[in-house]
Amino acid sequence: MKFVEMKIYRMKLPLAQSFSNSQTTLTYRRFDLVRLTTTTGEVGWGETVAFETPWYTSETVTTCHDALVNYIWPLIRNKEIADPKALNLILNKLKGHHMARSAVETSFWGIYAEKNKQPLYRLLGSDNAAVAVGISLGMNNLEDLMQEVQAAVEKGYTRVKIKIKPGWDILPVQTIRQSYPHLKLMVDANGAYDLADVDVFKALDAYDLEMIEQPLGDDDFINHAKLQRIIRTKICLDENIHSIEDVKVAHQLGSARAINLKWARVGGLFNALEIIQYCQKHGLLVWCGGMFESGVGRSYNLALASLEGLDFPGDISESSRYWSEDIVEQPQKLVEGRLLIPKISGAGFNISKKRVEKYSEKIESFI
Ligand code: OSB
Ligand code: MG
Repeated sequence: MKFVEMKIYRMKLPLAQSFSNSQTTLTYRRFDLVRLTTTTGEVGWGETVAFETPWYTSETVTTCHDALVNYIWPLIRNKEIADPKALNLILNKLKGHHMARSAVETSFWGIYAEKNKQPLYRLLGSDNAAVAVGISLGMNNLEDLMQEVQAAVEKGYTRVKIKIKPGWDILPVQTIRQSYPHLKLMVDANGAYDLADVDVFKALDAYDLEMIEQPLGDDDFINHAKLQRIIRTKICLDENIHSIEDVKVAHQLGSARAINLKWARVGGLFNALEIIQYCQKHGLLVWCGGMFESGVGRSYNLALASLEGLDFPGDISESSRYWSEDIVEQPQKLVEGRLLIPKISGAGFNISKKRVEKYSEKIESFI
């Protein structure tokens, strides 16, 4: 197939509730929604998941836009592209810009699934249309946090992750554990600590956590390996992992025993599938993370999370946890702790044109 048009909608979606972690506080989500059209009229949708400032990765909303318009569109425009592998080879000409390229890559998968008259999750190799999911809770005072945990458990989320930072770590974990001794519980520091904080991790080791996500710096494999040798709890890497090469380094050095996989951080679903294979072969736990995506991005998360071997409940909560109005027609709802993937061919969602228009700040077209 050949792409004839790329439309970019600059979106600003208000969050239903604000979210804080060790690095930032989010009250809305600004991102680019990408709409690709082929010569034969098929349409695919993707989104760039980078944030406005580089607190999570070096990519931002504006670097994604720049890469899409100036590097990626010229690479793919009017070019015959047979399948996701062929697209990946083209996009590999670009260094970095993983979040920008994966907006295009996921759109392509949606069109490709539609062409093959299959739901995307089936095309990726899954038969599993119901996915058990977890929730990631931001920072809050203890009382509100405990209420959020209770609400999450009552709703049926099968795993809870809380954000931690120095001064907000042992107490919330201890408090949650007292009331929920068997809950699948984990923490995510978004890199807020260094190895000098080892005593915090030794203390956290006593609470039977599923894992500790990204305790140390985002490019630090060596100290994560040192820490993993000291504590029993699995270390999970998030910010460190941009490619399968990073996964190999983490595995060979012993920096992690689990990987938070986000297709956008690794340059798309094609690369994500390779990483899953590697993790399964080498006994690394791999699970699907989230980026506060709209219903568009989270449909791709769900398709990925439905794959065999990704059964650890990921950060894919129901739509209403993020948005009071999502931009897809049938926002995902939790049913007994699981999200159901629509058995329709293509990417698994229908765009709400009305709400895209309502929340878009600017629309551009490239031909
Ligand atoms: O560190 O996993 C993270 C959200 C935005 C950026 C980074 C992270 C997160 C989350 C929440 O933890 C994931 C979600 O619910 O989409
Ligand atoms: Mg994380």
